[in-house]
Amino acid sequence: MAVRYKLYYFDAQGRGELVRLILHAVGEEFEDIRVHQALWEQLKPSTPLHTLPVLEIDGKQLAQSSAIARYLAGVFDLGGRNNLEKALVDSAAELIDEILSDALKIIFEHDKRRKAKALKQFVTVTLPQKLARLEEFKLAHGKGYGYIFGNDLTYADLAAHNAFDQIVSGSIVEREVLEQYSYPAELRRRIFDGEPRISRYIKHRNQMLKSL
Ligand SMILES: N[C@@H](CCC(=O)N[C@@H](CS)C(=O)NCC(=O)O)C(=O)O
Repeated sequence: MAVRYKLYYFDAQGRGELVRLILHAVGEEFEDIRVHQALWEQLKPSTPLHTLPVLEIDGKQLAQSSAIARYLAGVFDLGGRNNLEKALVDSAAELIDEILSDALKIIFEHDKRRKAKALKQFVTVTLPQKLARLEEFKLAHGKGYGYIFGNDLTYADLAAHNAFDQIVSGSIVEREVLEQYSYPAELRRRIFDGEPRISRYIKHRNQMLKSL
């Protein structure tokens, strides 16, 4: 019998979007449950680690976006073919998660001075450094197809696309600046030209966001 997946996350991209992207990429049906803040306060004590996202797998709940992503990568073969390859893909995904974490902290910082300071540090130091590390990683482990590892899509690529997307939509860096690096630029082309399920979902999602 088919496994039943339910994703609980807020009505936002944040840390839930990577899970959505993975499930759309593999064409797996899931319930995309958008939790409103008022309901969250009631739901929170019953969740495994009192945070979202939570993925429910046939009734069993799993928290922490990276753990969920790795679990799904294992199930759907999106993370390397042996233990070492899986660890290498995980290492790239961890670096990408650091970029997303930094970006989300800035996006959700409400103090103007703290936000401006963090933004400057991120844009001038942290992001260029981490993008340079990713380029080196891709050169060492990618096969020239635009993916970070080997010649197939891995969940680390989806994590990267998600992080880059949120950096741009969160007005942290313009897409042109990001795409001076080869990985963000090639990956976006790869996803839109070669991954129809993901590009369909992203186009539909962006359309919905525009109409709000
Ligand atoms: N490291 C965790 C972070 C989870 C997290 O902080 N989730 C936030 C939303 S992005 C949350 O649940 N906030 C509500 C709360 O803490 O009450 C993950 O990646 O899942």
